[in-house]
Amino acid sequence: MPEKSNPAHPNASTQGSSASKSAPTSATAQSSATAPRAIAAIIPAMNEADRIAATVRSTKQIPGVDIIMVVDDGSADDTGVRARRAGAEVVTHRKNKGKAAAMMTGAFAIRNREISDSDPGQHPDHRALLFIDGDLEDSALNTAPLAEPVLAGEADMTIAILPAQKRKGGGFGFVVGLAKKGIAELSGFEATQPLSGMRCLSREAFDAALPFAAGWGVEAAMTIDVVNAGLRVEEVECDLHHRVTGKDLKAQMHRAAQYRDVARAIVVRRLRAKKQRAQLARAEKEVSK
Ligand SMILES: Nc1nc2c(ncn2[C@@H]2O[C@H](COP(=O)(O)OP(=O)(O)O)[C@@H](O)[C@H]2O)c(=O)[nH]1
Ligand SMILES: [Mg+2]
Repeated sequence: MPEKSNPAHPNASTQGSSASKSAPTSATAQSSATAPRAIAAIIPAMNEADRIAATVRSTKQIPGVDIIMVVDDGSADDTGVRARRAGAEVVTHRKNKGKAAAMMTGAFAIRNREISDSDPGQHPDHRALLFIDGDLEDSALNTAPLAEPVLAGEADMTIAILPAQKRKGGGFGFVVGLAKKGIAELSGFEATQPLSGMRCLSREAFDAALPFAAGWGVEAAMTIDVVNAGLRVEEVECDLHHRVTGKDLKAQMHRAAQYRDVARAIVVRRLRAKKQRAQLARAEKEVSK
């Protein structure tokens, strides 16, 4: 497989392939001794009362998952109550803060728990973080293959590739195209489904992805940042289904918000890469004086 150089970070590289892609670098050989042993599932959810219980019940069946954290992102319905009844722990945003903020709230709640559970002076045993959308219902269990490479110490982040969903309309192609191009330009990674929200991250990948880009820019930004940290990213086919976004006004507004957030995440990272290149050029000039 020909290696592509990474324009933003020359020390990172990507290997293009079909379903399973990875971005390995020499700096990343993580031994399975440091790989996480358990999994915490984080489910950001807004107004998912009709689906959240099925999603939580299905998530419970994933081998290795010992915490299910639903982040109720200012729902107007009883998403939180239903999630708790189905067996999840629930953290609530009283006001809606967007998907990325909900993901971070869940991840930090788990990190805090791990720190308080560890003996004084001991490094906390960090779980892999498995992000699952609230609308997957009984297919949530099929995110299990995402955890395997991370638990085996073979990948730092895995991304689900979903089968074709019934109908995608209202500009989804534009958003996907923008995200794909931005990720390739800034990290060299050829993402098959750049906006896929089902992902499993090691502690190192989570740290590299912080702070998350706002709202719907989170996934594209996460891929760029994790690849550029020299960590290994793999795509994994998962048999998942979720709510189909149609073509009505609400759907169009959802797409517009996605486009805005993805564009912002890419522009921020483009500027960051430019700044880094300028710094590098200045340093080289100094050295060669
Ligand atoms: N729409 C929306 N969803 C949110 C928000 N915060 C968290 N979510 C959750 O993010 C996940 C993905 O949302 P979804 O509408 O299915 O997006 P799509 O799959 O990209 O069409 C779902 O679990 C939502 O409940 C928010 O502010 N707005
Ligand atoms: Mg969805």
